[in-house]
Amino acid sequence: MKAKAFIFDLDGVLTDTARYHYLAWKELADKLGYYFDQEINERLKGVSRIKSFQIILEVNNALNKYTLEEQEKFANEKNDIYVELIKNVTNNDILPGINELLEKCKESNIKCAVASASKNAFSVLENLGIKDKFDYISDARLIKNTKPDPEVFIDCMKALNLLPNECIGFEDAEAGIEAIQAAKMMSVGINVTCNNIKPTLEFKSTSEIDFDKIIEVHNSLN
Ligand code: B16
Ligand code: MG
Repeated sequence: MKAKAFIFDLDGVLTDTARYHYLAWKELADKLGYYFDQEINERLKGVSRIKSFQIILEVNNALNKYTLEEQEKFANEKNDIYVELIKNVTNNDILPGINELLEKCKESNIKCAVASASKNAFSVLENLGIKDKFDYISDARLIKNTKPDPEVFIDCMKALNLLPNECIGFEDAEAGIEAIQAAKMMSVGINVTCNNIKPTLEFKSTSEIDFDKIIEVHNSLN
């Protein structure tokens, strides 16, 4: 089966907003008197907003301190800080090689979609100036089950009217690779650390993404 779509994760694949997530969580954690560092932030990559806050609480042995409603209130506070910070995102924040890759997809008639857990994906893509380059952007607010559940990748596939073996997913987080594989698509890992599974193909960074190699591997699978 021919490859017909590339489905991209946002944070860590198209841009690196992890530092803004870090700064926003750090401000909230400091206010609440909880420990939070870059290492804990790594564990929040690809994880939903509320689950991220629960990880911070868990590390601080405070998971049972708040009701879900209170947790949501604090997670929203973090989001207000994050929304302010991402106003600084510009096209300079597009990761190296991504513009060229999107161009190559267009030339080769490969559709492009975004499968992000972020409810801020639309504004980040708008600020990056690449929103119009995608045929479909999944709306995280409508996705019930977050990664490693395949729902967001399946949503993109259905919107593009394609089959799993016509789609290739790109991810920087293990939960995302799991989600792509659960959707029965070929997975491409970008600087991903996986403990339990292995992506079909891996690149150390976005600048090393090799379009021809991806197509070659995809052809050999089908
Ligand atoms: P928001 P991705 C994920 O985006 C981030 O990696 C993760 O750190 C964040 O908590 C999550 O989005 C939710 O983001 O709070 O903006 O809804 O990697 O799936 O593009
Ligand atoms: Mg990611």
